[in-house]
Amino acid sequence: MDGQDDTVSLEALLQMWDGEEVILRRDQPTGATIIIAVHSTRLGGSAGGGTRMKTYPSIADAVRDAQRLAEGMTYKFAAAGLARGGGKAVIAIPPDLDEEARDDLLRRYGALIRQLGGIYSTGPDVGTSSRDMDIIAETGGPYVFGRTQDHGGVGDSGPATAAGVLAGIQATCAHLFGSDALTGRRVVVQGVGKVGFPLLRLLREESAELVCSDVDAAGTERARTELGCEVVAPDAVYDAACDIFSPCALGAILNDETIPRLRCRAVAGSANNQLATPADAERLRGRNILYAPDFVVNSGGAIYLLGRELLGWTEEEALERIVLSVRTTLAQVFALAEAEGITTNVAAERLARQRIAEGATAAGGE
Ligand code: PPY
Repeated sequence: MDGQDDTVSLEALLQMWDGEEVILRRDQPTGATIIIAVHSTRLGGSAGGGTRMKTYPSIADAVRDAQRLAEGMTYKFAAAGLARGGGKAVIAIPPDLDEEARDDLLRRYGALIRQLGGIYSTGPDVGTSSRDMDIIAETGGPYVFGRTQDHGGVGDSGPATAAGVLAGIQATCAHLFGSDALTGRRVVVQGVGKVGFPLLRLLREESAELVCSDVDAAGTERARTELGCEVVAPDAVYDAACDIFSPCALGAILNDETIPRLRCRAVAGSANNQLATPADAERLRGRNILYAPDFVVNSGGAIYLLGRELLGWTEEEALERIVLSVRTTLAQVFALAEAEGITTNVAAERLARQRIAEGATAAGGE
């Protein structure tokens, strides 16, 4: 769950949301529920965002997650200067889904995406891979980003996201310490998955001191043996003294329980929706911890997929643009937050909304 309030009904969630639409389909053969949330298409194009696949306590929780993630995508594209709307899909699956049933479900999901005719384009997220995108594209093409290279896509966007997170950590250090050098800086990475592992590798090249944690011991073991990374237990990650805490797993990990425990100078990581509530941005500020907003820090994956698969950028060009975009946007966010006395999260959202307004005007909107 991503910090949603369990007491909110499905009806209330649909009523309260400021997004454009929520599409819900029950997949009878598996008992899964597909939810596609389209937050905004004001910047034009098909609303983009990955597909999250996991088990949820309730359908309301799944809808809430899709809505929050879709909103994050709107801000992410706007902050990165990409003319794309924000969307996200959640497939709430039963815990015992077997592989064959899962593949069939993905094909039916692809057919739904195609039926929507471009309202929404998908890609990988937590619980889905490039291989899954190949399967979805059998029925859902051309609205699928991030297929494997064998199937005409650019494959895993994790390393590109990690390159953006590294740039985000460097920009954060530049703001805090007056230098972006990471030599000897202690960085705690929560989650050693699609982004966390390549990030640790990049941090090591910059001579940072590495600490990691994951609920999956195989990932941390690999980080320990291959990269010499110190490993801490999943719950101890919030108590580890460091310069930068980098959440690269699930959302809502910055909350009233964890923030008082943090012993870092800044938070900069790839997980979507890191703040459980907007008040948690204030909580971080109260503790003098600089928060690098998630949708800026993790925009590398989206920039990479769109740049490479839609805009024809080369690998080098995409990586250069990711680094430049994350660094300049974060510097603007930090400057705006200081000038206005607001949290960095509010500053980043303000910047994104401003870009949406300008973009909509440029595109002939209001
Ligand atoms: C994300 O950055 O969280 C994404 O979902 C990436 C993405 C971007 C565009 C289409 C599909 C997925």
